[in-house]
Amino acid sequence: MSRVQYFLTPLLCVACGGIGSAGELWEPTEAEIKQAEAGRTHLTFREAEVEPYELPPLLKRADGTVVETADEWQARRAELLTLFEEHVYGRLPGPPEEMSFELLSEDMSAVDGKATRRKYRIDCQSGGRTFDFEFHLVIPNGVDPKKVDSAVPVFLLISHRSFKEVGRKKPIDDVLWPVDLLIERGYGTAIFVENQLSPDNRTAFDSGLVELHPQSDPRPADGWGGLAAWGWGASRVLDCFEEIDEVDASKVAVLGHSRGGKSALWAGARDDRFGLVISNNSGCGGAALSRRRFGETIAVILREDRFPYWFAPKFQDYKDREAGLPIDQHMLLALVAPRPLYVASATEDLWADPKGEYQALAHASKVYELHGHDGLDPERPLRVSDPIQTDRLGHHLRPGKHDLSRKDWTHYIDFADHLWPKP
Ligand code: GTR
Repeated sequence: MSRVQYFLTPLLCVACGGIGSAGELWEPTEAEIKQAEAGRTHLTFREAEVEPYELPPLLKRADGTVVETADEWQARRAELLTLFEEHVYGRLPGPPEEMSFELLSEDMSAVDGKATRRKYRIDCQSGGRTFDFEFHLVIPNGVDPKKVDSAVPVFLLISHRSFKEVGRKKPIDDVLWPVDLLIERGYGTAIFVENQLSPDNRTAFDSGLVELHPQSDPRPADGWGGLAAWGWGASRVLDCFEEIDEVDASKVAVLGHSRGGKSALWAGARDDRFGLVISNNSGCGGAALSRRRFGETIAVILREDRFPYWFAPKFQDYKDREAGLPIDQHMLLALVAPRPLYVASATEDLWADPKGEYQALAHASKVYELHGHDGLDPERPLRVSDPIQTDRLGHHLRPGKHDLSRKDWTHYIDFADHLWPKP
């Protein structure tokens, strides 16, 4: 019997302007399509306009042999990691030669006295060069690291908002990083700001990781871009978690929204210590299949005035040439297997291609099946507010806009509860 579970909850259907039932089939409305198309009529936001394409075969190795077992997958995984390094995200340096971290401040009365918030600085040293960045960690009060099994799982957010901005209430009374919710549900949570690893602007590569590992200017074809550098930071925070008694470093979820989601996926693909990888509305260069050319395309994301610095220069070769890419994003997701993986989309976020995000996940699930876990059907039509949880895979399509909302977090926490039941 399949272990796939579908959760049905009543919802206020914002898109249809009234109360709808959760689980209804998703079809973008004409108004949503028109809104996405505004000023971008050269791009595709209609399913009927997606041209036929063929995905590169996930399980076929470079020598033509087909992977049939979980053991054989390891060699294919190594091949795919190299392809993503060379063609998409760039090659990263390993961990620093020396690293230490220091507690800078501690507030034991965070979240109305329910949690302790700490600020740390990570100091890295390699080849006589130094570099540091900060992270914040919030842990429920009362965690006794001396007690067996009491260390908490942690959600690590790669943020493209500053530490101050991220906790600020938005007009819809929501926050990007709902610390109170995470603490109430028994989780720790941490955050670092990607700008400190590599500035998120077009004049990038003048501070951050580049201080430790200088890159030539212009970068080599496989020089790392911002997404990879931010993910490198996530791995360093995880190094610290291994030393912090209150954190269960075997249960760390790395996640990010949008560009942070792209970065979280690449970090989680490379570093198999992450116990759960979550992509929130990551779209092009993240969870969405490039070959669908739906919404944002490679050519658009790499435009001079957009985000070429997020990727390796080699990725430029595939502008309007997706068929030439030796990989597609289902292969990125498969690199996480057999570890738990969650991909989430929003109904009005056509720019990020919700269907392409789901289909990439479903295609990647072949590798989960190879490991004896449940898979997903790429042809399954998407339903609104109908989260899927298999034993290792999660997915939901939230009504509303491109955002990381409290509702998204609630689904992630539910999934983590099911992966890591409390003692
Ligand atoms: C958009 C970009 C997306 C997404 C987003 C974000 O402008 O086109 O790929 O990453 O920014 O990160 O906010």
